[in-house]
Amino acid sequence: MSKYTWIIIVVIIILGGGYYLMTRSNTSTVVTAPTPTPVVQITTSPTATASPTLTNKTFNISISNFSFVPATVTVSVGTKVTWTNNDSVTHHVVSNPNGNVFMSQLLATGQNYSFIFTKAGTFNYHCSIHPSMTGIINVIE
Ligand SMILES: [Cu+2]
Repeated sequence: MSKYTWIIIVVIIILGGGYYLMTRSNTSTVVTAPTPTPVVQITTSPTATASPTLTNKTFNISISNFSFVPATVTVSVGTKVTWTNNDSVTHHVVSNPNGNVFMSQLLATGQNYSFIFTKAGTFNYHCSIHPSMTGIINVIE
């Protein structure tokens, strides 16, 4: 027999076996393979994720001499607040009580952290390394 005849026989056996397994019992649990999810190629550019209106509203807070300067600020909803560590020691910006609203990475000298406030409210924060360092962000509509 030719190679192709053998291939056809093998295919028939596989198909027949599969058909048998699928139809031998209507009451058994048939485990079907999950429908493959189409692969979506993400081609959006990084700038597409940020709303242009948000980047127009920024506020800078300096961390210097173990203080947030200014310590209390009032900004409007959508403002991006950036803390920059101008001290020679590491600081850590953490919303009260446990950073559930925002939390920076550990900020070494010269490093900064930004957070965009999308909801109105009063947000108290502190430095987890130096608990005496506190600040307040008032976000208004
Ligand atoms: Cu600190």
